[in-house]
Amino acid sequence: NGETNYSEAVDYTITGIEPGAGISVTTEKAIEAYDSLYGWEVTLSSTAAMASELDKAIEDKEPIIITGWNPHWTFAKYPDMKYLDDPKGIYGDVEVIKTIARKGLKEDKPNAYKLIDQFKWEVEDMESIMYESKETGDDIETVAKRWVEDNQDKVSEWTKGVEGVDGVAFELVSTPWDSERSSAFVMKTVMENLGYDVKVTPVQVSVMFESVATGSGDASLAPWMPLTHKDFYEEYKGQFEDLGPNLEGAKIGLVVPSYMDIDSIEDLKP
Ligand code: PBE
Repeated sequence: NGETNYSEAVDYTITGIEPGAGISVTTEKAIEAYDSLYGWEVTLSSTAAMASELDKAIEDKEPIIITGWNPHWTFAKYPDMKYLDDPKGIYGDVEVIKTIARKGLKEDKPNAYKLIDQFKWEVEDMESIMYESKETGDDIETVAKRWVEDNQDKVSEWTKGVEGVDGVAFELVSTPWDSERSSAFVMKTVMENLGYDVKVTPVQVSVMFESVATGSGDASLAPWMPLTHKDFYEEYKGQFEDLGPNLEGAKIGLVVPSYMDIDSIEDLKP
């Protein structure tokens, strides 16, 4: 890293996403924790803006530091991306995505409860939907429907012992990212096939927890733990039911194109 001062080249700026995201909160913490990030900023606008900055940088082989995560289509489109080492562990290690339900859901809608409790899939499943949507231009909902048709073996595991209903309403609270749009629309399709009337509500992370905690929404498949949504989770702890992971092997961190000759957050300069 002697030749290029990447820190100066990126103007001591991390290209971030929405201000309400867990990874944005965590990045503010990282900036405080690392001497190497002293005086740095994270620009918080949107995932779309971050993606277009990344496209531009990669096209010109310019340095860029983004807040990145898996599952995400970025890593399918640009396999040459790497996480910077995080020796202080601010971004945690492996994350899981959890299912949470409002209190009383089990009694009120036992079959829906059983279904979301049995819902579990892999990073590759989720990523295949996100990437297919990017490649074909079909929206996530359309691709999720196709995925459900093509993956009946997995779906039948989730619906084991679940009885169909006649037009029961169900509100699935979610977040705006493609990863959570994928799980929400897969679940919506499966539930509609069982006779539910499903509404997916994408909101920011804090509102997602709040709706399930207050019971205005039925459930969410979108919490990232143990770290990404920790602050939000703790705030409402005890006011919702935690049904455990629906996906394991997620990750967040600072990500750079591998043509950048640096490995760790500590290789940056204040
Ligand atoms: N994410 C994707 C979200 C959760 C899902 C990592 C950008 C976040 O809150 O940071």
